[in-house]
Amino acid sequence: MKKEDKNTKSMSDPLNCTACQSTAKMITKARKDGVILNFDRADDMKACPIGADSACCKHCFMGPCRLNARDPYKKVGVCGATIDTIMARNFARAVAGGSAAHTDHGMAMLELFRDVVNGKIQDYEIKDPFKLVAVAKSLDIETEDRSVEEIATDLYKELERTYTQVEGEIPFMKRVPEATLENWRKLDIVPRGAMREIMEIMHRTTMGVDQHYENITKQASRTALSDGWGGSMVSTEISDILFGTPTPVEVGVNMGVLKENMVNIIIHGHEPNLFESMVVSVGSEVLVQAAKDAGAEGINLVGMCCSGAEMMSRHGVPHAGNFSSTDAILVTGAVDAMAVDIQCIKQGLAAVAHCYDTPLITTNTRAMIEGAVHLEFHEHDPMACTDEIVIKAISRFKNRKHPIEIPKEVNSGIQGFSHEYISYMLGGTFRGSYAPLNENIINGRIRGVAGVVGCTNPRTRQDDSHIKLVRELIKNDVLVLLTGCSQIALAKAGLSSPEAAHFAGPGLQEVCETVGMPPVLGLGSCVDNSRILIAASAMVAQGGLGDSLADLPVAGAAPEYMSEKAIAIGQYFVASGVYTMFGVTFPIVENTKFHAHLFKELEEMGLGKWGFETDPIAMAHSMIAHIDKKRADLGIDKARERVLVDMSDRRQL
Ligand code: NFS
Ligand code: SF4
Repeated sequence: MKKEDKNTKSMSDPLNCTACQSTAKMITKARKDGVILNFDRADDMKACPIGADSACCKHCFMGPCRLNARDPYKKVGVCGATIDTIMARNFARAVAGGSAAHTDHGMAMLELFRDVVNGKIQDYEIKDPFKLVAVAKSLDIETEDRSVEEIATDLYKELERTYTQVEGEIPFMKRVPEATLENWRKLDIVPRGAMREIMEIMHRTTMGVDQHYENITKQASRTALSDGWGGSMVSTEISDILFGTPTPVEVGVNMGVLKENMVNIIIHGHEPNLFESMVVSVGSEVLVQAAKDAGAEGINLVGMCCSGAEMMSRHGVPHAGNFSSTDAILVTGAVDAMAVDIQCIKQGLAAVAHCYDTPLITTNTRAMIEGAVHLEFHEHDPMACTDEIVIKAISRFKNRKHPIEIPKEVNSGIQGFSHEYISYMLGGTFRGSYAPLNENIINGRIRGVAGVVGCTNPRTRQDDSHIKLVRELIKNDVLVLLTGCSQIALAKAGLSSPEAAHFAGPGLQEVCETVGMPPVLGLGSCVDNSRILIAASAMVAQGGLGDSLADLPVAGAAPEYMSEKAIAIGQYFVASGVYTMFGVTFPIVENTKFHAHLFKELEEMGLGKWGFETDPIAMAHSMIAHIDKKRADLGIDKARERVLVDMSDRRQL
């Protein structure tokens, strides 16, 4: 489908590669230093046009088979597979890949939880017993007069089914609004355990099995739901129980959080346990003294990407940038160690790290990189790894030999809005609820809610679409919830501070000023998109906005996505009833049956639908038009006109 063609613009100007000033400065320095970054490779690597349209198949060795996107029904594969089968299979496998990433991460968190509860792991503890009880209650686990250990043991057993359940519905189906769940049952897409669903996708998409695009899409929905309402949701809930549920915290974001006279350590990846232990290590008196002995003022720990977003949200740890900046930041020369775990870690980091003598340290048995140092992280002895990372960083600091240039940008804002906090913030301590949010939507001050999420992609100008899209949405009174790299893009653009309320339309601005909140609310990492699902369910349960998730005046977008994980997230949002728009590129041929299925027919089945648009302003207006249509269907479109007229009258007075 039509692609963003950045290649028409001159990439010699770094500001055509990124809207992020600090990243642009590092692109300039990298070019001076003769260092290649992801932007340069994206420029150099023309995307295969057949692959970009998803018009090829290599699922067996009679192929690979290439079809013609211009005339999609002219040819079929050697086996006879049509364009619709080929695209649906490719799409389903992307959903499987993304869901596997989230659910494997979630399962790792759950295993950690199990061994903390049974005492095998001593270095972590349950930090939020209130959340433990709340989650247990939501799954009908008995909590009265029971110890934390008893409740936690039952919760572990119950949640393990999220992954291993062979038949029947997974636990968090209890959180899905009844009307939505009934529709899923009717369509036969209620997920069983993620392992089963992913296995079945891989089976059904091999040569000669499922060759009906509608049936393949059904399995893609079921698998994606086992991620959003399964693996990802478990990850968020268990991480909150173990490490604390986020509440708003003021925090600095951007490359300026690096400090020239300190030992700088970056953690980049997705599982919060490594990062939590790093916080302990950098607080160790012995190591701080060692850093001072090496001539540093101290140790400076910062995050990048999604575990960075979680630590920023939970503990206010500064965040240095999103996906496209992870190699650019090494060009500062100021990074004394970068430790990574899993997901979104570009192999190209190794070469850049090498140029600046920065140790790149892999820590997870599932993810090694040729040329990186591997220091394996074990939860039963986490400090063995994290202390060693600090020692390596101190040694690099002592032997720094590259000139240092740290961009000064630091953008301060408020992060850490869990769905629990949104309820508390709007409803107050004693009557925490979604009633005020629903009321403000019904009366029209808030037109609707948008989730803007996902990656940055060097094939399009970094952060640019995130920022333009979100500014247009809030200007039109749409409250925006953010996660992942999108949250970081908006933080760098200064939109996460309460003062940014003046960018919002009059209705949203009034709500923000009354509550003292920014017009965009950052919820954490990509697995924390599950917080959006829970918030949406709470809105339905609160009443007045229909009885199914598909009735809500909401929309979703990933304007600069690059990962299979984003496709999985998009598909679970769509299957949950949300109109979900992607930018940059979409692996599909227009004017095909599969395209009509994703972009239209799923909605007719009571689910949401996909949308694609590379222009962020047009994307915003498609989302707003959808929100307005839902408002009209709910019969609340008139109220908004009244309240906005009232407000302008009051302003005049
Ligand atoms: Ni999400 Fe996080 Fe970022 Fe995209 Fe990667 S870090 S899980 S996939 S690039 S938002
Ligand atoms: Fe070609 Fe069919 Fe084999 Fe795919 S499964 S590579 S379309 S022969």
